[in-house]
Amino acid sequence: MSAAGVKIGLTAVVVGLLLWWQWDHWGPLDEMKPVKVLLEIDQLGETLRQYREARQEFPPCLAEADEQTRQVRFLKHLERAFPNAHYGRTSADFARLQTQIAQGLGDGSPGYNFQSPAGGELRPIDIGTLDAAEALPFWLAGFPTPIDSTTKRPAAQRKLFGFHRDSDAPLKRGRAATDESHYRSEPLFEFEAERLTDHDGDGWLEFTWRRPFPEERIAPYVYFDGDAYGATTARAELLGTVRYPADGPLLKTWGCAIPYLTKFDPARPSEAQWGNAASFQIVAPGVDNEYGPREADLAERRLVDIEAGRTSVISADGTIRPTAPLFAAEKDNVTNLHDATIDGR
Ligand SMILES: [Ca+2]
Ligand SMILES: [Ca+2]
Repeated sequence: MSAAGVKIGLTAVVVGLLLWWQWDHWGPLDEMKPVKVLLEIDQLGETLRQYREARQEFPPCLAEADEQTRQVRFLKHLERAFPNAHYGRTSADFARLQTQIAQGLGDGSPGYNFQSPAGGELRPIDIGTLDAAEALPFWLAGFPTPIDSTTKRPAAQRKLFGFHRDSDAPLKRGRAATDESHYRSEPLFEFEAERLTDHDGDGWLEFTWRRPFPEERIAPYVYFDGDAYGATTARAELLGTVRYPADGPLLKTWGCAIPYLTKFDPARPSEAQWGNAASFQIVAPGVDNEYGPREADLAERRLVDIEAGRTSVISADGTIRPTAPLFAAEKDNVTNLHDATIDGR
């Protein structure tokens, strides 16, 4: 090997060791944290691109404000992802599937359930509450592992249970068996178990950007697909409605995650340009663990042009007004649009 070759080899080893050390040793408040988050967003993004290769479509994020739009996009994507399965395309079909997932298929197989965080009782899971944070673990690694109603133990060791290997019925749970996991698909991404949480208590798991301390509410990665935010450009009344969390106490805790624009003129909203218009955005909250301003509520919608570093706000009456630069909570957010945080650090 030449001297240059040795030098390159040694550099690679040193960089590799540094990355490994940083990955394992960063404290929760470490300044360098965005780099780790960026690496992970990159890996999630690569997995989503492989997912699209195999299924010809990125999965829907289920962040649309309109329920029927969410349901129909969910069903249409199932057709793409599982061509042998036939779940229909209408809201009525969705309602039927919702019941089957919660109660079983009527052939003796149980439905999917989860243990409620408070009381510990078993509850049926509701496919209608899947959101833009839960969509990521769901599409890449399947249902949360159900609890056996007799033994009160999880049906498998892993937290995410995959999909059924029966390509005609991938959403079914199948008959309870000693080892149900034998019939389940493998995850496309290895979600670290300690970072899979259920902050909104609906049974679907969110994937947090770092490991939480006990009782700590760490915000999850949020996934927005380009079709969801792109569709809002044509209708001004929908701009800014694709967001997470939709409402409730988590909105007060973390503020609101939104997909970002790369060009936005408040005077010409229909010419808005989105970052990654043809693919997706993954948003992490940054070290402050907040996505956006905490006072954000449903009365006002927010749009951020990250190239111009400008926030615009849409009032309830539809008036769009540009506001001062980025909100503080926005600046340290990390996405797959930049090699750094939103404000470039
Ligand atoms: Ca949840
Ligand atoms: Ca933040």
